[in-house]
Amino acid sequence: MDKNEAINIVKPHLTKARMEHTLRVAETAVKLANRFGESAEKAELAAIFHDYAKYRSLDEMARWIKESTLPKDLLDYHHELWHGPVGSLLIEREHGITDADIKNAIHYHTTGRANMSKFEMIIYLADYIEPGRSFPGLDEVREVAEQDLLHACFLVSKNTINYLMKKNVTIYPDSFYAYNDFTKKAQ
Ligand code: DGI
Ligand code: FE
Ligand code: FE
Ligand code: FE
Repeated sequence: MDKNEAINIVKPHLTKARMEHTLRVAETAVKLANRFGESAEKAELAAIFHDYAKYRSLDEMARWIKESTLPKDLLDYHHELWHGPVGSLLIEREHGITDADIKNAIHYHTTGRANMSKFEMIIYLADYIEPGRSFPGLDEVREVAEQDLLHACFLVSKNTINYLMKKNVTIYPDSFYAYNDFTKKAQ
């Protein structure tokens, strides 16, 4: 599938602002893929589809989780965590995308997980550092991302968990597994 076909598929499912975010994630993912030796073409496609399911209704997303092999414990956590896993399912069912790297990168783009592939890390990081974002500590992450994919992902995971803990919200286990794994490998 080429870039424009992917954009045309995704566009009707997203708001204007979310589509602009998506295109910035795609540009960022291409740069990171070239920098760290992954397929830029595939990274671009994964990025274009990464928030594909973001605006599905909660009922629909819950139904897909119940009726597929997706982990059922997602239903016990915030619905913001559902769009990645559900998106990875729907790009295959609705558009025939079966590439495991693309599906995994989309599935885990919000929480991360232990033992992420370089390709998964690129999408996880691109979503966080795309030029439209402004989080505390983002300048440091952008700088580290010039050189060190693992250390940049460690910072993303640490910042995200800190942010969630300050908000007193529950944290999905994969977010902690990602943090622990990055911490062991990045020091
Ligand atoms: O879809 P985006 O807004 O581009 O970004 P995203 O999919 O990375 O994150 C969506 C939201 O999910 C963001 O506000 C951070 C939040 N999040 C990430 N990990 C967890 C989480 N929320 C909870 N409750 N628990 C988590 O483990
Ligand atoms: Fe997302
Ligand atoms: Fe993210
Ligand atoms: Fe996103």
